[in-house]
Amino acid sequence: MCSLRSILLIQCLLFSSLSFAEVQILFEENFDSGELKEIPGWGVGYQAGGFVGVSTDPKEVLGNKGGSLKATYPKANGGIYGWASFDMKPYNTYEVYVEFHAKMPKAKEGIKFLKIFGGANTTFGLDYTGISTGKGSMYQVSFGDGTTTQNDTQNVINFNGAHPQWIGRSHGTAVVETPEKKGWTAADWGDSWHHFRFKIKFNSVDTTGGVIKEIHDGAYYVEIDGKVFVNATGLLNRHPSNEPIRKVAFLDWSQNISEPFEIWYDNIRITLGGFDESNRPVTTKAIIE
Ligand SMILES: [Ca+2]
Repeated sequence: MCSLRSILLIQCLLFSSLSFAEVQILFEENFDSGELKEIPGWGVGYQAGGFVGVSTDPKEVLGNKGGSLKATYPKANGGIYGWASFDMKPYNTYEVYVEFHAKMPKAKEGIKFLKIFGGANTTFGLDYTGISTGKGSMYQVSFGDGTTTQNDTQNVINFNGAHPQWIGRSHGTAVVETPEKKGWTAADWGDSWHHFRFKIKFNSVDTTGGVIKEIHDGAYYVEIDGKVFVNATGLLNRHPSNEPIRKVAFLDWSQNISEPFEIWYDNIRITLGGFDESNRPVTTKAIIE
């Protein structure tokens, strides 16, 4: 017997599994082993007075159990004091989704935080100048519009919607939404954990017939604690000659560090095809094709 209700349920399950099947998890880590595990493609290190390790202090870690990635940076002028990155070269992709929890519980300072490296780079940095709403705030997506082969931080999307022309060549055709109309402020950190989700898509290039045609389909999405700060589509954000994404980098460069600070990450998940919406707990794995 197959009641209408069960048929609908089966259809629903099939639809759900098809939806989730389109999402490919490349890497995820919950740090609950309590140590820095060797995971293919994943690399962690520190230098020059910085430190990166796994804490299991239940008072400090996400959910008060297991472990979380903890980095400390010294008072310093500038440099790379810690890094944690995932190698994207095997996937030959111009698009990636990155999701994690993070906290900066004590001093608020600037750091790259999340940077996508490739032929073109994109940075979701925490401000080291304090010019916006204090050091440690995130108020821009930084990239390059592909005018030249070097694309790093020449162009920006401001979270408060100001200066929309600063996105560069696709101004006037791209659709840039900044619903919060403000940045993530230094004070927003407090001393607790926050949930971050980022989509990065570098624009496509059609080379049919040997003719280079730039497709206006670059995109960025920034969501913090369920609030959408940026949803931009139709962007130009790379040069046609730029290579695919090379790595997803956490921590990385900091400068003008007036006080030693801590930055923590947990439940990192890197996917293709979308965010994992299955509510499945984050485990430890990497898929190398
Ligand atoms: Ca954990």
